[in-house]
Amino acid sequence: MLNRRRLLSLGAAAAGGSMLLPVAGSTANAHRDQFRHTEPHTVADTVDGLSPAFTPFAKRMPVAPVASPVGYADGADVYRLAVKQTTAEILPGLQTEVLTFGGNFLAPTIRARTGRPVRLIVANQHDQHANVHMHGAHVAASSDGHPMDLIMPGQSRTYEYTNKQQGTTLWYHDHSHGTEASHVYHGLHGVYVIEDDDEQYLRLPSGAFDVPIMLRDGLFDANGQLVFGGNPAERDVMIANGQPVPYFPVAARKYRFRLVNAATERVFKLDLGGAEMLQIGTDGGLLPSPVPLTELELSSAERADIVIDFSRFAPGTQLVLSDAVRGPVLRFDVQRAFPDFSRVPDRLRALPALRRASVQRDVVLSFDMSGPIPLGLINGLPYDPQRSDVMVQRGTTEIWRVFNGDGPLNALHNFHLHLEQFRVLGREGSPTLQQDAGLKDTVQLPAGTAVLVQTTFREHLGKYAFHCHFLEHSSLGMMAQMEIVP
Ligand SMILES: [Cu+2]
Repeated sequence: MLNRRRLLSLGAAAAGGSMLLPVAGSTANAHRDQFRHTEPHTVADTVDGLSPAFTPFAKRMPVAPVASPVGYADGADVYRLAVKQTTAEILPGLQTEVLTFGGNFLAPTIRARTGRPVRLIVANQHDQHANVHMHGAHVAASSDGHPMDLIMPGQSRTYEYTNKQQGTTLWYHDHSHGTEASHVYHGLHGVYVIEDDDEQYLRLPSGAFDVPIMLRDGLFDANGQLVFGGNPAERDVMIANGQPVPYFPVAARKYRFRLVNAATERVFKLDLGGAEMLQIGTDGGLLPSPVPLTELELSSAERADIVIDFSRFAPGTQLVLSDAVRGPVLRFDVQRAFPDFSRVPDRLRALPALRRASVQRDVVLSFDMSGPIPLGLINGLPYDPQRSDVMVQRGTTEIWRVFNGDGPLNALHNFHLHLEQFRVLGREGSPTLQQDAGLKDTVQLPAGTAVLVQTTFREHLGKYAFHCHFLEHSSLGMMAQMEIVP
């Protein structure tokens, strides 16, 4: 039973020290027995876990096609996408049932421009309701993809994105109430890039050298079907742009990679075998200056914009992007040298000045484990779309102290605010993370710790969600509603 499995997963987290580490013991063994591929594997160099084994670096990582507008109306570029159920070959020789935006497991990337509106018309051709939330967008409530604002089967919905924000990497995904985790896990995720003129003048790597990489995970049964509802820590197949542990040929020059963590419940802890990655941007856009890193942590829904300079490596070099827990994710194969007129300036873009805050609030994320089903809570209550938990006056600058009340459970959460990017002012109980820098809409929240975030609620009015972006948790109720009033 689904609820029992969820309980097991939470219980395993409580016992295992972290909700996001693989668990040993009966739960894992049950999964192993149930899903283990029965064929013996003779190839030594395979990725062998609970999911059917496969050979890493066997397929080239695709780059998502850039969506083309189907027209221009009322000052907006018009795009059409359909929600469709289909099958995809993710693991070799196996057809996986997936949900897609547009018919392919790797959804098209929409490339928008600051100040140039996009109209997105989404037709739901699936037999269940769905919707679209543009994660990180500054958008009217009517186009935010509210959890109750659903596209019923056979219906269409039009979303208007004004793109009045600086260049950055957003992503679009399902946010339907209670089914968001399952829908996103089965494939309702795509990348949305906003480009701006100022950024163009910086001459960062562009064109074919500006590559979005959507990272996620999956647990597959012996028939290649995605297994949902168990312990997310057991999702052992690392997927980059729709392919399991692929390779990606690169010229010996600089590339910009827009990393998106589209996994519903995972923290990627990435390294490049000690090689340097220059972080140039976070969720909301460019950092003031590039930050050299050898490790990069991204929790679900966070983005990192990085530049890797492959000219430092001889052609033939192979660099593996690895996760600290799950191992290889993606291999870069350095090929011939290539002319490179891009650069990474020391100064990228100053952050907007912090205003004086006039309101402070406390937000507590926790689980209620007392009943038969774990219940996700914010400030003691599970999500109720009919209730506004927080009333915000438009124009106000606020500081929120967001606390993870699951110290005793040792459960990791993260925190996502719709509508506005925020700044991290500090943390209590844990050190500041590199990923706290810059403009953010999602931050990690370790068990028993708090993060202080500040934002200004600008022109938009209406009801928006804020929640844990481990979507299994928001699906269990760890979500609340703010209402912005004049
Ligand atoms: Cu959570």
